[in-house]
Amino acid sequence: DRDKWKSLRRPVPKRFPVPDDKVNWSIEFNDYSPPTYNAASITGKPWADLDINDPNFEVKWNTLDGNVNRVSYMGSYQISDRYPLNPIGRTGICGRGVLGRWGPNHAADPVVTRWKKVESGETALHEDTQKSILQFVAIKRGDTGEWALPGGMVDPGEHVTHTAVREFQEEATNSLKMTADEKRTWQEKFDKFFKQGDEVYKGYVDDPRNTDNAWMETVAYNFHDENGTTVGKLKLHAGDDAVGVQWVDATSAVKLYASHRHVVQVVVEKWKAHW
Ligand code: RP5
Ligand code: MG
Ligand code: MG
Repeated sequence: DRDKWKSLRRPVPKRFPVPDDKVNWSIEFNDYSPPTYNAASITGKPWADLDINDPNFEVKWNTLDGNVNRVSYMGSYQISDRYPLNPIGRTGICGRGVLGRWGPNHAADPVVTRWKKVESGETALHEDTQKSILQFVAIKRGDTGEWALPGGMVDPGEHVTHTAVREFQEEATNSLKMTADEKRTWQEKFDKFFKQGDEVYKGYVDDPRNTDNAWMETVAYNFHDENGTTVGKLKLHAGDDAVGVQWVDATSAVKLYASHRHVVQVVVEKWKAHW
């Protein structure tokens, strides 16, 4: 749906090094001179904001702006000389990079889980901790090649829970390319299964696309198939901007895109599973 990943292949200016103790905006950092990066691929895209200096760009920060949510889960962000400031602090790069929105870019992430089974069908226990092992659906991102939660951007006016379910369908079941028959079978199972999502995380995402003036925020929901009889049983197909999909053991060994590992850990703790 978006060609932002193409622009990631183009040279991105090197980030100005920011020591940990100088990330916060309130700490003086006189030498700070980050390069500006505004990807050309964003220009003119219907899903993106206009350039911040475009006279036609009318914006209301820290509020619902028409049907675009410019509220941050991190609290009220500052505006410095027209530019919204990343609530976490300096990132070493300014502009909005490849992100569509100035300020917060809202996403949703589904954490779809089931229990790992051994061949006999029993729940697998970890040999050291004797705890059950949780598995979750991960997709391989087309842009960075990393494994990640199958999340995506909230469309203007879209309810965040709907985004999570829609993105799961697009990226992990390839609903965009399903036949009508396949869609019907899935739809019934989906509707039931995705009714009971549990919010497990809400806030900033440490996404590689973040800049000083544009950043990712997400709400993550856990959808759990306790018996492994519905979504836990269905065949997964990578779709849209995902190039791979699989059930992954949710353990401390897992390596994921951005701060998705943290979100998975929250879900593991919730289910008191092995980590
Ligand atoms: C991450 O980027 C979010 O947590 C979400 O998984 C994802 C949304 O962006 P796209 O997948 O649409 O690129 O920060
Ligand atoms: Mg997507
Ligand atoms: Mg995505």
